[in-house]
Amino acid sequence: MSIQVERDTTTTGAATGAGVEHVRIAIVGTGFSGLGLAIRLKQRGIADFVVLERASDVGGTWRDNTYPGCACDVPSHLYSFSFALNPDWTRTFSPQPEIWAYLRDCVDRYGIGPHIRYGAELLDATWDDGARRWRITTPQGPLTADVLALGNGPLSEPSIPAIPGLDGFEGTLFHSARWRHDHDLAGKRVAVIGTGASAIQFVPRIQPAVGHLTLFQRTPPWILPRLDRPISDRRRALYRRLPAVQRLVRGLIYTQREIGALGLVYRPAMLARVEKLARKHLEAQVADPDLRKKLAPSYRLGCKRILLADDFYPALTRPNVEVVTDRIREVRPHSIVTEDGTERAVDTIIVATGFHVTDMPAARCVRGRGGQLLADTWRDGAQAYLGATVAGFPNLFLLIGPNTGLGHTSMVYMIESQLAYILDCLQMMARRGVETVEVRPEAQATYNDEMQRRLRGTVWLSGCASWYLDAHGRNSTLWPGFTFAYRRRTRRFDPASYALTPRMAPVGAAG
Ligand code: N01
Repeated sequence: MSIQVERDTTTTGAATGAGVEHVRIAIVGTGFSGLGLAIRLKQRGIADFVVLERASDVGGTWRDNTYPGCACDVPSHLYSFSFALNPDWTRTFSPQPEIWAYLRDCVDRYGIGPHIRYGAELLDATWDDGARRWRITTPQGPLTADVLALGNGPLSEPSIPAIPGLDGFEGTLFHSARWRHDHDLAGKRVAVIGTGASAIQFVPRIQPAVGHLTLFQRTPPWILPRLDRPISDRRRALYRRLPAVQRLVRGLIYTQREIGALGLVYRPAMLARVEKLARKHLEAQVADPDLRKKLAPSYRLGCKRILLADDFYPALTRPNVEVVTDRIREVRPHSIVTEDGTERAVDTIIVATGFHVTDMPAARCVRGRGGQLLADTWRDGAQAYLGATVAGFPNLFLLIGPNTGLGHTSMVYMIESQLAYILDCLQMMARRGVETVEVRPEAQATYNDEMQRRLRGTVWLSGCASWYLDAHGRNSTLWPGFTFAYRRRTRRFDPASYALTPRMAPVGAAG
Protein backbone atom coordinates (compact mmCIF):
# COMPACT_ATOMS: atom_id res chain seq x y z
CA MET A 1 0.00 0.00 0.00
CA SER A 2 1.26 3.46 -0.73
CA ILE A 3 0.71 6.20 1.81
CA GLN A 4 0.05 9.66 0.37
CA VAL A 5 0.73 12.49 2.73
CA GLU A 6 0.60 16.14 1.89
CA ARG A 7 3.57 17.52 3.61
CA ASP A 8 6.92 18.97 2.89
CA THR A 9 9.46 16.18 2.97
CA THR A 10 12.50 18.33 2.51
CA THR A 11 15.58 16.86 4.07
CA THR A 12 16.87 18.70 7.08
CA GLY A 13 19.46 21.40 6.73
CA ALA A 14 18.29 22.28 3.25
CA ALA A 15 16.15 24.94 1.64
CA THR A 16 12.56 23.91 1.02
CA GLY A 17 10.93 24.20 -2.37
CA ALA A 18 9.68 27.62 -1.31
CA GLY A 19 13.23 28.60 -0.44
CA VAL A 20 12.73 28.40 3.30
CA GLU A 21 15.56 26.79 5.16
CA HIS A 22 14.71 23.81 7.33
CA VAL A 23 16.71 22.44 10.25
CA ARG A 24 16.18 19.63 12.69
CA ILE A 25 16.61 21.85 15.74
CA ALA A 26 16.40 25.61 16.25
CA ILE A 27 17.80 26.88 19.52
CA VAL A 28 17.04 30.36 20.80
CA GLY A 29 19.75 32.16 22.76
CA THR A 30 23.47 31.81 23.34
CA GLY A 31 23.67 31.89 27.11
CA PHE A 32 24.60 28.83 29.14
CA SER A 33 21.35 27.09 28.06
CA GLY A 34 21.47 27.62 24.31
CA LEU A 35 25.20 27.05 24.01
CA GLY A 36 25.03 24.05 26.31
CA LEU A 37 22.44 22.41 24.08
CA ALA A 38 24.42 23.25 20.95
CA ILE A 39 27.57 21.71 22.42
CA ARG A 40 25.77 18.59 23.59
CA LEU A 41 24.23 18.13 20.13
CA LYS A 42 27.63 18.45 18.51
CA GLN A 43 29.12 15.97 20.95
CA ARG A 44 26.44 13.49 19.87
CA GLY A 45 27.26 14.02 16.22
CA ILE A 46 24.11 16.05 15.49
CA ALA A 47 25.04 19.01 13.33
CA ASP A 48 21.68 19.94 11.82
CA PHE A 49 20.83 22.82 14.11
CA VAL A 50 21.00 26.60 14.27
CA VAL A 51 21.31 28.88 17.25
CA LEU A 52 19.33 32.11 16.94
CA GLU A 53 20.91 35.05 18.74
CA ARG A 54 19.33 38.50 18.71
CA ALA A 55 22.59 40.32 19.51
CA SER A 56 25.91 40.38 17.69
CA ASP A 57 27.80 38.30 20.24
CA VAL A 58 27.17 35.28 22.44
CA GLY A 59 26.74 35.18 26.20
CA GLY A 60 23.14 36.00 27.13
CA THR A 61 22.85 37.68 30.49
CA TRP A 62 26.65 37.48 30.91
CA ARG A 63 27.06 39.56 27.76
CA ASP A 64 24.34 42.07 28.63
CA ASN A 65 25.18 42.74 32.27
CA THR A 66 28.35 44.78 32.20
CA TYR A 67 27.70 47.06 35.15
CA PRO A 68 30.73 47.85 37.34
CA GLY A 69 31.38 45.03 39.78
CA CYS A 70 29.19 42.52 37.94
CA ALA A 71 30.17 39.06 39.14
CA CYS A 72 28.67 35.71 39.90
CA ASP A 73 27.38 34.97 43.37
CA VAL A 74 27.75 31.23 42.80
CA PRO A 75 31.29 29.89 43.33
CA SER A 76 33.34 29.79 40.13
CA HIS A 77 34.12 26.08 40.22
CA LEU A 78 30.42 25.28 40.15
CA TYR A 79 29.55 27.89 37.58
CA SER A 80 30.78 26.13 34.45
CA PHE A 81 29.76 23.14 32.36
CA SER A 82 30.73 19.82 33.95
CA PHE A 83 32.26 18.84 30.63
CA ALA A 84 34.29 22.03 30.31
CA LEU A 85 35.82 22.88 33.65
CA ASN A 86 37.79 26.08 33.65
CA PRO A 87 41.05 25.81 35.61
CA ASP A 88 41.77 29.48 34.93
CA TRP A 89 39.16 31.22 37.08
CA THR A 90 41.08 33.94 38.86
CA ARG A 91 38.70 34.36 41.80
CA THR A 92 36.45 32.17 43.90
CA PHE A 93 33.49 34.22 42.58
CA SER A 94 34.09 35.00 38.93
CA PRO A 95 33.72 38.50 37.55
CA GLN A 96 31.43 38.92 34.53
CA PRO A 97 34.23 39.43 31.97
CA GLU A 98 35.69 36.00 32.86
CA ILE A 99 32.34 34.22 32.57
CA TRP A 100 31.62 35.91 29.27
CA ALA A 101 35.11 34.96 28.01
CA TYR A 102 34.50 31.38 29.18
CA LEU A 103 31.30 31.17 27.12
CA ARG A 104 33.02 32.59 24.05
CA ASP A 105 35.82 30.09 24.53
CA CYS A 106 33.27 27.26 24.66
CA VAL A 107 31.90 28.43 21.30
CA ASP A 108 35.36 28.14 19.75
CA ARG A 109 36.36 24.97 21.56
CA TYR A 110 33.27 23.05 20.43
CA GLY A 111 32.92 24.58 16.97
CA ILE A 112 29.54 26.21 17.61
CA GLY A 113 30.31 29.45 15.74
CA PRO A 114 29.10 28.34 12.28
CA HIS A 115 25.73 27.38 13.73
CA ILE A 116 24.99 30.79 15.24
CA ARG A 117 22.80 33.32 13.42
CA TYR A 118 23.39 36.79 14.83
CA GLY A 119 20.77 39.54 14.67
CA ALA A 120 18.19 36.76 14.63
CA GLU A 121 15.79 37.74 17.38
CA LEU A 122 12.86 35.36 17.62
CA LEU A 123 9.90 37.36 16.32
CA ASP A 124 7.47 34.51 15.88
CA ALA A 125 7.44 30.73 16.20
CA THR A 126 4.26 28.98 15.15
CA TRP A 127 3.63 25.26 15.20
CA ASP A 128 2.36 24.03 11.84
CA ASP A 129 0.34 20.94 12.65
CA GLY A 130 -0.01 19.89 9.00
CA ALA A 131 3.69 20.05 8.27
CA ARG A 132 4.59 19.03 11.83
CA ARG A 133 7.24 21.64 12.23
CA TRP A 134 7.89 25.04 13.70
CA ARG A 135 7.64 28.03 11.38
CA ILE A 136 10.05 30.59 12.73
CA THR A 137 10.50 34.23 11.85
CA THR A 138 13.53 36.34 12.69
CA PRO A 139 14.82 39.57 11.11
CA GLN A 140 17.11 37.26 9.09
CA GLY A 141 14.10 35.69 7.37
CA PRO A 142 11.92 32.62 7.81
CA LEU A 143 13.08 29.20 8.90
CA THR A 144 11.40 25.93 9.77
CA ALA A 145 12.51 23.41 12.38
CA ASP A 146 11.34 20.02 13.62
CA VAL A 147 12.22 20.97 17.18
CA LEU A 148 12.39 24.35 18.91
CA ALA A 149 14.38 24.88 22.11
CA LEU A 150 13.94 28.15 23.98
CA GLY A 151 17.12 29.09 25.80
CA ASN A 152 16.34 32.77 26.05
CA GLY A 153 16.64 32.76 29.83
CA PRO A 154 14.54 34.32 32.57
CA LEU A 155 16.96 37.19 33.22
CA SER A 156 17.09 38.62 29.73
CA GLU A 157 14.37 41.28 29.59
CA PRO A 158 14.95 44.22 31.93
CA SER A 159 11.94 45.28 33.96
CA ILE A 160 11.41 49.04 34.06
CA PRO A 161 9.38 50.18 37.06
CA ALA A 162 6.01 51.82 36.44
CA ILE A 163 6.83 55.01 38.32
CA PRO A 164 4.79 58.05 37.30
CA GLY A 165 6.88 60.51 35.32
CA LEU A 166 9.84 58.19 34.71
CA ASP A 167 9.36 58.57 30.96
CA GLY A 168 9.63 62.33 31.23
CA PHE A 169 12.95 62.33 33.10
CA GLU A 170 15.31 64.67 31.24
CA GLY A 171 18.56 63.49 32.77
CA THR A 172 20.22 60.17 31.92
CA LEU A 173 18.21 57.05 32.69
CA PHE A 174 19.26 53.45 32.20
CA HIS A 175 18.73 49.93 33.53
CA SER A 176 21.61 48.15 35.26
CA ALA A 177 21.50 45.42 32.59
CA ARG A 178 21.99 48.06 29.86
CA TRP A 179 24.77 50.01 31.49
CA ARG A 180 25.66 53.29 29.79
CA HIS A 181 29.44 53.14 29.79
CA ASP A 182 29.46 56.31 27.71
CA HIS A 183 27.86 58.23 30.57
CA ASP A 184 30.44 59.54 33.01
CA LEU A 185 29.04 59.37 36.54
CA ALA A 186 31.87 61.42 38.06
CA GLY A 187 30.50 64.19 40.23
CA LYS A 188 26.88 63.49 39.23
CA ARG A 189 23.84 63.32 41.51
CA VAL A 190 22.88 59.72 40.94
CA ALA A 191 19.72 57.92 42.04
CA VAL A 192 19.72 54.13 42.17
CA ILE A 193 16.33 52.42 42.38
CA GLY A 194 16.45 48.88 43.75
CA THR A 195 18.60 46.94 46.18
CA GLY A 196 18.74 43.49 44.59
CA ALA A 197 21.68 41.33 43.48
CA SER A 198 22.68 43.82 40.77
CA ALA A 199 22.52 47.04 42.81
CA ILE A 200 24.53 45.66 45.71
CA GLN A 201 27.34 44.86 43.27
CA PHE A 202 27.59 48.18 41.45
CA VAL A 203 26.72 50.65 44.23
CA PRO A 204 30.12 50.17 45.99
CA ARG A 205 31.88 50.65 42.63
CA ILE A 206 30.20 53.91 41.65
CA GLN A 207 29.93 55.46 45.13
CA PRO A 208 33.51 56.83 45.22
CA ALA A 209 33.09 58.56 41.84
CA VAL A 210 29.64 60.10 42.04
CA GLY A 211 28.92 63.47 43.61
CA HIS A 212 25.94 62.16 45.55
CA LEU A 213 24.20 58.83 45.53
CA THR A 214 20.61 58.37 46.61
CA LEU A 215 19.66 54.75 47.02
CA PHE A 216 15.91 54.11 46.88
CA GLN A 217 15.26 50.93 48.80
CA ARG A 218 11.82 49.34 48.84
CA THR A 219 12.74 46.21 50.79
CA PRO A 220 16.10 45.59 52.47
CA PRO A 221 17.80 42.41 51.27
CA TRP A 222 19.43 39.85 53.54
CA ILE A 223 23.17 40.05 52.96
CA LEU A 224 25.86 37.57 53.99
CA PRO A 225 29.65 38.00 53.79
CA ARG A 226 30.89 37.23 50.30
CA LEU A 227 34.42 36.13 51.18
CA ASP A 228 35.61 36.33 47.60
CA ARG A 229 39.33 35.71 47.20
CA PRO A 230 41.86 35.29 44.40
CA ILE A 231 42.82 31.83 43.21
CA SER A 232 46.62 31.66 43.18
CA ASP A 233 48.70 30.91 40.08
CA ARG A 234 49.93 27.74 41.78
CA ARG A 235 46.41 26.55 42.44
CA ARG A 236 45.38 27.24 38.86
CA ALA A 237 48.42 25.36 37.56
CA LEU A 238 47.44 22.45 39.77
CA TYR A 239 43.89 22.43 38.33
CA ARG A 240 45.33 22.50 34.83
CA ARG A 241 47.64 19.58 35.55
CA LEU A 242 45.21 17.56 37.63
CA PRO A 243 41.59 18.28 36.63
CA ALA A 244 40.49 15.65 39.14
CA VAL A 245 41.51 17.99 41.96
CA GLN A 246 39.29 20.75 40.59
CA ARG A 247 36.50 18.24 40.16
CA LEU A 248 36.89 17.25 43.79
CA VAL A 249 36.71 20.89 44.92
CA ARG A 250 33.65 21.32 42.71
CA GLY A 251 32.05 18.29 44.32
CA LEU A 252 32.68 19.64 47.80
CA ILE A 253 31.17 23.02 46.93
CA TYR A 254 28.20 21.28 45.32
CA THR A 255 27.55 19.24 48.47
CA GLN A 256 27.89 22.23 50.75
CA ARG A 257 25.45 24.23 48.58
CA GLU A 258 22.90 21.40 48.51
CA ILE A 259 22.77 21.53 52.29
CA GLY A 260 21.44 25.06 51.78
CA ALA A 261 18.36 23.59 50.10
CA LEU A 262 17.52 21.88 53.39
CA GLY A 263 16.77 25.20 55.07
CA LEU A 264 15.10 26.87 52.10
CA VAL A 265 12.82 24.01 51.17
CA TYR A 266 12.38 21.66 54.08
CA ARG A 267 13.24 23.39 57.36
CA PRO A 268 13.01 27.18 57.15
CA ALA A 269 13.57 27.27 60.94
CA MET A 270 17.17 26.19 60.22
CA LEU A 271 17.67 29.56 58.58
CA ALA A 272 17.53 31.35 61.95
CA ARG A 273 21.25 30.63 62.44
CA VAL A 274 22.08 32.13 59.07
CA GLU A 275 19.93 35.17 59.86
CA LYS A 276 22.02 35.68 62.98
CA LEU A 277 25.15 35.67 60.84
CA ALA A 278 23.64 38.21 58.47
CA ARG A 279 22.58 40.46 61.35
CA LYS A 280 26.11 40.33 62.77
CA HIS A 281 27.44 41.25 59.32
CA LEU A 282 25.18 44.31 59.27
CA GLU A 283 26.09 45.28 62.83
CA ALA A 284 29.81 44.92 62.13
CA GLN A 285 29.66 47.08 59.03
CA VAL A 286 27.12 49.77 59.94
CA ALA A 287 27.59 51.69 63.19
CA ASP A 288 24.80 54.26 62.72
CA PRO A 289 21.66 52.82 64.41
CA ASP A 290 19.26 54.71 62.11
CA LEU A 291 20.91 53.42 58.97
CA ARG A 292 21.14 49.94 60.47
CA LYS A 293 17.41 49.99 61.16
CA LYS A 294 16.67 50.91 57.56
CA LEU A 295 18.84 48.07 56.32
CA ALA A 296 17.51 45.34 58.61
CA PRO A 297 15.12 42.95 56.84
CA SER A 298 11.90 42.00 58.59
CA TYR A 299 11.06 38.86 56.64
CA ARG A 300 12.61 35.40 56.69
CA LEU A 301 16.07 35.03 55.14
CA GLY A 302 15.89 33.17 51.84
CA CYS A 303 12.37 34.38 51.01
CA LYS A 304 14.05 36.67 48.48
CA ARG A 305 17.39 35.75 46.97
CA ILE A 306 20.14 35.77 49.62
CA LEU A 307 22.80 38.26 48.62
CA LEU A 308 26.53 38.17 49.23
CA ALA A 309 28.55 41.37 49.68
CA ASP A 310 31.40 42.70 51.80
CA ASP A 311 31.48 46.19 50.34
CA PHE A 312 27.80 47.19 50.02
CA TYR A 313 27.07 48.22 53.61
CA PRO A 314 30.36 50.13 53.99
CA ALA A 315 29.55 52.08 50.81
CA LEU A 316 26.23 53.16 52.32
CA THR A 317 27.99 54.65 55.33
CA ARG A 318 29.94 57.14 53.18
CA PRO A 319 29.04 60.83 53.49
CA ASN A 320 27.90 61.14 49.85
CA VAL A 321 25.25 58.40 50.19
CA GLU A 322 21.66 58.61 51.39
CA VAL A 323 19.42 55.56 51.77
CA VAL A 324 15.81 56.50 51.19
CA THR A 325 13.09 54.11 52.28
CA ASP A 326 10.11 56.36 51.55
CA ARG A 327 8.26 55.22 48.45
CA ILE A 328 8.79 57.13 45.24
CA ARG A 329 5.68 59.12 44.33
CA GLU A 330 6.85 60.50 41.00
CA VAL A 331 9.80 61.35 38.85
CA ARG A 332 10.01 64.90 37.49
CA PRO A 333 12.25 66.07 34.62
CA HIS A 334 15.18 66.68 36.99
CA SER A 335 14.16 65.18 40.33
CA ILE A 336 12.53 62.38 42.27
CA VAL A 337 9.72 63.04 44.73
CA THR A 338 8.93 60.62 47.54
CA GLU A 339 5.60 60.04 49.28
CA ASP A 340 6.58 62.35 52.17
CA GLY A 341 6.83 65.21 49.64
CA THR A 342 10.62 65.47 49.61
CA GLU A 343 12.05 66.36 46.22
CA ARG A 344 15.64 65.34 45.42
CA ALA A 345 17.40 66.78 42.38
CA VAL A 346 19.17 64.11 40.32
CA ASP A 347 21.20 64.03 37.11
CA THR A 348 21.13 60.29 36.51
CA ILE A 349 18.72 57.50 37.43
CA ILE A 350 19.89 53.89 37.35
CA VAL A 351 17.04 51.41 37.66
CA ALA A 352 18.26 48.12 39.10
CA THR A 353 14.77 46.72 39.21
CA GLY A 354 15.28 43.22 37.87
CA PHE A 355 13.82 41.35 34.93
CA HIS A 356 10.60 40.03 33.42
CA VAL A 357 10.88 36.58 34.92
CA THR A 358 7.37 35.24 35.44
CA ASP A 359 6.04 37.09 32.39
CA MET A 360 8.72 36.05 29.91
CA PRO A 361 8.31 38.20 26.75
CA ALA A 362 9.30 35.30 24.46
CA ALA A 363 6.04 33.59 25.46
CA ARG A 364 4.26 36.30 23.48
CA CYS A 365 5.70 35.10 20.19
CA VAL A 366 5.40 31.30 20.49
CA ARG A 367 2.19 29.72 19.18
CA GLY A 368 1.39 26.06 19.65
CA ARG A 369 -1.28 23.82 18.15
CA GLY A 370 -4.34 25.77 17.04
CA GLY A 371 -2.39 29.02 17.17
CA GLN A 372 -2.54 29.18 20.97
CA LEU A 373 -0.07 31.74 22.32
CA LEU A 374 2.22 30.44 25.06
CA ALA A 375 1.60 33.67 26.98
CA ASP A 376 -2.17 33.00 26.88
CA THR A 377 -1.67 29.39 27.96
CA TRP A 378 0.23 30.80 30.91
CA ARG A 379 -2.28 33.53 31.71
CA ASP A 380 -2.94 32.00 35.12
CA GLY A 381 0.73 31.27 35.73
CA ALA A 382 3.56 29.63 33.82
CA GLN A 383 3.75 25.88 34.07
CA ALA A 384 5.43 23.05 32.23
CA TYR A 385 6.24 19.40 32.70
CA LEU A 386 9.66 19.07 34.36
CA GLY A 387 10.08 22.74 33.44
CA ALA A 388 10.82 21.52 29.93
CA THR A 389 7.70 20.76 27.88
CA VAL A 390 4.21 22.26 27.60
CA ALA A 391 0.95 20.57 26.58
CA GLY A 392 -0.30 21.97 23.27
CA PHE A 393 3.23 22.82 22.13
CA PRO A 394 4.65 19.79 20.31
CA ASN A 395 8.39 19.48 19.89
CA LEU A 396 9.01 22.53 22.06
CA PHE A 397 11.61 22.42 24.83
CA LEU A 398 12.12 25.10 27.43
CA LEU A 399 15.48 25.59 29.06
CA ILE A 400 15.25 27.01 32.57
CA GLY A 401 11.49 26.73 32.19
CA PRO A 402 8.97 27.14 35.03
CA ASN A 403 10.01 25.82 38.45
CA THR A 404 13.59 25.04 37.55
CA GLY A 405 15.21 28.12 39.10
CA LEU A 406 17.26 27.91 42.27
CA GLY A 407 17.93 29.93 45.37
CA HIS A 408 20.96 28.02 46.58
CA THR A 409 23.28 26.77 43.87
CA SER A 410 24.38 26.85 40.24
CA MET A 411 21.81 27.02 37.46
CA VAL A 412 24.32 25.37 35.16
CA TYR A 413 23.69 22.11 37.00
CA MET A 414 19.94 22.38 36.31
CA ILE A 415 20.58 23.32 32.69
CA GLU A 416 22.74 20.23 32.20
CA SER A 417 19.95 18.07 33.62
CA GLN A 418 17.55 19.52 31.07
CA LEU A 419 20.04 18.99 28.27
CA ALA A 420 20.27 15.29 29.14
CA TYR A 421 16.48 15.06 29.01
CA ILE A 422 16.23 16.74 25.63
CA LEU A 423 19.03 14.65 24.13
CA ASP A 424 17.46 11.46 25.38
CA CYS A 425 14.17 12.55 23.80
CA LEU A 426 15.83 13.30 20.46
CA GLN A 427 17.54 9.94 20.56
CA MET A 428 14.26 8.19 21.32
CA MET A 429 12.58 10.03 18.43
CA ALA A 430 15.27 8.92 16.01
CA ARG A 431 15.30 5.36 17.32
CA ARG A 432 11.56 4.84 17.29
CA GLY A 433 10.76 6.91 14.22
CA VAL A 434 8.79 9.44 16.26
CA GLU A 435 8.04 12.74 14.60
CA THR A 436 6.39 14.70 17.40
CA VAL A 437 6.33 14.55 21.17
CA GLU A 438 3.78 16.44 23.21
CA VAL A 439 3.42 16.15 26.93
CA ARG A 440 0.02 14.85 28.04
CA PRO A 441 -2.03 17.55 29.81
CA GLU A 442 -2.72 15.18 32.72
CA ALA A 443 1.01 14.49 33.21
CA GLN A 444 1.68 18.22 33.25
CA ALA A 445 -1.19 18.89 35.65
CA THR A 446 -0.11 16.14 38.06
CA TYR A 447 3.45 17.39 37.98
CA ASN A 448 2.43 20.98 38.67
CA ASP A 449 0.13 19.97 41.49
CA GLU A 450 3.12 18.22 43.00
CA MET A 451 5.29 21.33 42.52
CA GLN A 452 2.78 23.61 44.21
CA ARG A 453 2.21 21.12 47.03
CA ARG A 454 5.94 20.87 47.67
CA LEU A 455 6.34 24.62 47.55
CA ARG A 456 3.92 25.05 50.43
CA GLY A 457 5.93 25.44 53.59
CA THR A 458 9.06 26.59 51.78
CA VAL A 459 10.69 29.83 52.81
CA TRP A 460 9.76 31.37 49.44
CA LEU A 461 6.10 31.44 50.44
CA SER A 462 6.77 32.75 53.93
CA GLY A 463 5.26 36.17 53.27
CA CYS A 464 7.61 38.41 51.29
CA ALA A 465 7.15 39.71 47.74
CA SER A 466 9.78 38.50 45.30
CA TRP A 467 10.38 37.89 41.62
CA TYR A 468 10.02 34.18 42.37
CA LEU A 469 6.24 34.73 42.59
CA ASP A 470 3.95 35.56 39.70
CA ALA A 471 1.12 38.10 39.64
CA HIS A 472 -1.12 35.55 41.42
CA GLY A 473 1.39 34.96 44.22
CA ARG A 474 2.20 31.50 42.87
CA ASN A 475 5.81 30.38 42.77
CA SER A 476 6.32 29.41 39.14
CA THR A 477 10.03 29.99 39.25
CA LEU A 478 11.85 27.75 41.70
CA TRP A 479 12.54 24.06 41.95
CA PRO A 480 11.40 22.92 45.40
CA GLY A 481 14.11 20.46 46.29
CA PHE A 482 17.62 19.20 45.89
CA THR A 483 19.13 19.60 42.43
CA PHE A 484 20.18 15.93 42.35
CA ALA A 485 16.49 15.00 42.67
CA TYR A 486 15.73 17.03 39.54
CA ARG A 487 18.64 15.37 37.79
CA ARG A 488 17.30 11.95 38.67
CA ARG A 489 13.92 12.82 37.15
CA THR A 490 15.39 14.20 33.95
CA ARG A 491 18.07 11.56 33.41
CA ARG A 492 15.82 9.70 30.94
CA PHE A 493 13.05 10.93 28.70
CA ASP A 494 9.78 9.31 29.82
CA PRO A 495 7.67 8.58 26.71
CA ALA A 496 4.71 7.42 28.82
CA SER A 497 4.05 11.04 29.80
CA TYR A 498 3.81 12.06 26.15
CA ALA A 499 1.64 11.65 23.09
CA LEU A 500 3.97 10.46 20.36
CA THR A 501 3.27 10.73 16.65
CA PRO A 502 5.09 8.36 14.33
CA ARG A 503 7.01 9.77 11.44
CA MET A 504 4.93 9.90 8.28
CA ALA A 505 6.25 8.05 5.29
CA PRO A 506 7.29 10.29 2.42
CA VAL A 507 4.87 10.73 -0.48
CA GLY A 508 4.88 7.66 -2.69
CA ALA A 509 6.64 5.43 -0.19
CA ALA A 510 5.67 1.80 -0.40
CA GLY A 511 3.93 0.52 2.70
O1 N01 B 1 16.88 42.41 40.40
P1 N01 B 1 15.96 41.99 41.66
P2 N01 B 1 18.45 42.28 40.22
N1 N01 B 1 10.20 50.80 42.98
O2 N01 B 1 14.64 41.67 41.06
C1 N01 B 1 13.41 46.90 43.48
C2 N01 B 1 20.36 37.50 39.21
N2 N01 B 1 21.62 38.13 39.42
O3 N01 B 1 18.78 42.73 38.85
O4 N01 B 1 12.62 43.88 46.83
C3 N01 B 1 11.24 50.63 43.80
O5 N01 B 1 16.63 41.02 42.53
C4 N01 B 1 13.13 45.64 44.23
O6 N01 B 1 12.50 45.94 45.45
P3 N01 B 1 11.61 44.81 46.22
C5 N01 B 1 19.87 36.97 40.53
O7 N01 B 1 19.17 35.78 40.34
C6 N01 B 1 22.60 37.29 39.69
O8 N01 B 1 19.16 42.91 41.32
O9 N01 B 1 10.81 44.14 45.15
N3 N01 B 1 11.99 49.54 43.83
C7 N01 B 1 14.55 45.10 44.37
O10 N01 B 1 15.23 45.72 45.41
C8 N01 B 1 18.99 38.07 40.95
O11 N01 B 1 18.09 37.72 41.93
C9 N01 B 1 23.81 37.79 39.92
O12 N01 B 1 10.81 45.56 47.18
C10 N01 B 1 11.68 48.57 42.96
C11 N01 B 1 15.18 45.50 43.05
O13 N01 B 1 14.43 46.57 42.54
C12 N01 B 1 18.38 38.49 39.64
O14 N01 B 1 19.45 38.44 38.74
C13 N01 B 1 24.06 39.15 39.92
C14 N01 B 1 10.63 48.67 42.05
C15 N01 B 1 15.14 44.39 42.03
O15 N01 B 1 15.91 43.34 42.47
C16 N01 B 1 17.81 39.86 39.59
O16 N01 B 1 18.66 40.74 40.30
C17 N01 B 1 23.04 40.00 39.63
C18 N01 B 1 9.85 49.86 42.09
N4 N01 B 1 8.81 50.03 41.27
C19 N01 B 1 21.79 39.48 39.37
N5 N01 B 1 10.58 47.54 41.33
C20 N01 B 1 24.84 36.79 40.20
O17 N01 B 1 25.75 37.07 40.90
C21 N01 B 1 11.58 46.76 41.76
N6 N01 B 1 12.24 47.39 42.76
C22 N01 B 1 24.71 35.41 39.61
